[in-house]
Amino acid sequence: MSYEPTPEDRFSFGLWTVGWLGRDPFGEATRAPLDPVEAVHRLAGLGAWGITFHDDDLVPYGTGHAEREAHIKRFRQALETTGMVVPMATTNLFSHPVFKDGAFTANDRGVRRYALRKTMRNIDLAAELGARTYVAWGGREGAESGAAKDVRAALDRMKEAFDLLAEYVTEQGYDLRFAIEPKPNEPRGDILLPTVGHALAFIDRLERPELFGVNPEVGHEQMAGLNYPHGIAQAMWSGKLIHLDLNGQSGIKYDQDLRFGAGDLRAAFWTVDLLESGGYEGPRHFDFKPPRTEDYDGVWASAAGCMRNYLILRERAAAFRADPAVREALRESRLDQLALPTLDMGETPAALLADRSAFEDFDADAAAARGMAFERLDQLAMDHLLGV
Ligand SMILES: [Mn+2]
Repeated sequence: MSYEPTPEDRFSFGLWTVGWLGRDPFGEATRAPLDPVEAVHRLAGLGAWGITFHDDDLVPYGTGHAEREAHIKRFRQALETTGMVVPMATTNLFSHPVFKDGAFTANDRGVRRYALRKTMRNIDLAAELGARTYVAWGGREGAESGAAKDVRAALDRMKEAFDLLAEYVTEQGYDLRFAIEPKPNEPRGDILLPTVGHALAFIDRLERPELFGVNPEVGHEQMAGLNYPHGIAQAMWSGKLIHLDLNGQSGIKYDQDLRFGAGDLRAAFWTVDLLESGGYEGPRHFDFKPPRTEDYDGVWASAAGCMRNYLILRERAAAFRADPAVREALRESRLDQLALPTLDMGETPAALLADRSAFEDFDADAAAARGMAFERLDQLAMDHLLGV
């Protein structure tokens, strides 16, 4: 097995990932800036399929119109030369100091209107470059103190923003859906829509919920102590997993953005198992940061590692599912029963009340005494994950 990625694997990377210069709250950049055109060529050479960007990754903030067009033209030429696609784009609503109190939910109304215009401008570019997904990560939509943010009013403003943007893409005829990216904290003390569940509930309150899904990031859910595969499984169940950010995280701490497969390897295994067996057809998008210890050789090794780890885990998960011993263990753990409806076809509350076998004659002690055989099943998964 070579684990060489090809465009058919639909691996994509953010420009800001390999382009991260290593600046953190305690230290300056450790790498020189990377030309987006070089990023496209290098990633294509590694076997990636797509590239994604924030508006300001592609065109530096504040660039004039003519120069902006020149940046876009060079980028478009790199895409044509390499065959790379742009499946997703997003807006930087967090770097400029104007967004220090948020964008769509900033207390300052002028900042909110500016944020909408900045987003609409990049939506036009995203549509022009063929993107089908527009990610919205509200990194600064939050607070550090209680009275500073009226959360119910802020959610009204958030809904207003997304309703306006949905109206805009509908009017323009763009084939674009929005993917809301949850995160519990960092850079704000507490961020609005902190988890996949919060985002799914919020989407239900929008005027055009059909234009919205979620973009769950591995590390963001794990920062909240949550189970990432469970989160994306619920998003899939809701028909809302339209994009995702794969990376690595070691437990509840700062947002590490390790390469995919680093950090919680078992969660990575179950993530790939779910995506591959659950019919997910979107991009396999990596949102990681090559550690600031690395030079550019290390950056490309880190990017290649994301794809290699995904392909290794894909092979291991497929072997797990195909193993006759696993199939038997799944039956012993009664996964086949979980797939059966609890009620008979058309069974009413009265019919359930009339079924003595469900209650009066049910032997709860006998059912309680039966082991679930989950440990044997999990060890089989471990053996496959470790390649034993
Ligand atoms: Mn992250």
